[in-house]
Amino acid sequence: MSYNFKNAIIRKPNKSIQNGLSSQNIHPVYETILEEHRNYVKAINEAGLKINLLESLEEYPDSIFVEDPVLTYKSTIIILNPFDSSRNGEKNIIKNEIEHLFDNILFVEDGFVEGGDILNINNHFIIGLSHRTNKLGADNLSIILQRLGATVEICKTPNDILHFKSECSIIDDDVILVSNKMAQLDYLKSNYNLIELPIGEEGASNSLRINDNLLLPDGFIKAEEILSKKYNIIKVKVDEIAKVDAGLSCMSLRW
Ligand code: CIR
Repeated sequence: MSYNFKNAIIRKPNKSIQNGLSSQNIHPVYETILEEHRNYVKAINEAGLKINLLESLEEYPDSIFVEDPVLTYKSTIIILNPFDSSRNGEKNIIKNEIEHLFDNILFVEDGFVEGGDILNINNHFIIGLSHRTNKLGADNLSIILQRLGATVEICKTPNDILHFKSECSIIDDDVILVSNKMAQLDYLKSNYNLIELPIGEEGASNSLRINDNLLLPDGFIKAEEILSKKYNIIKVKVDEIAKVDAGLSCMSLRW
């Protein structure tokens, strides 16, 4: 199942996160990021995962977002190809740090594709074309995944959303939590049960189902009300991290 995990890879925060890519051009405060990150690690631990903690990388401002340069699938890792030049070099470093944990390593060499644009549902993957993920990258990843026995659908991430998963998450076998904008996507509408969050609570749509728990960004009252009926909620504050357009899923790799 796409949310049953035993292990996680997380990277310690770097001071240079203050210069991370931000669509709102905001510089987050390092100390607050540290605090939010500590709580994130605690939550992942509480959800039952064994954490492999990587050292921080000062030369890469956005390097705590380990989900973007790598995709895990079964016992394979696929090294992706981040679009932004300030992030592209992360892939070579993380490859050396984590390859010993997996049986098999493959690479997307041509075209750009970032993990934030890839939603995994059991043996199926949705890849969202975005400002960070282009057709060539998505096609090449698709070929690799199909060789590994998976099925793939290439969709489009709505224009003003950074990554496909910025506003959706898999929370059950065929249930996807979505923002209002993502709920309009035909492919999602016709193939999945969607739980649509109200306008104003988009931030909660990047949640993280791990085993029997649902990590939910703190501060979204309606989302909590809807989801706590069915899920064991662990709330995690990510207000500072959100200033660099990031959320819960992008700060770990799970397998
Ligand atoms: C970036 O723009 O690349 C980072 N500031 C945020 C990356 C967030 N990644 C994700 O949602 N998968």
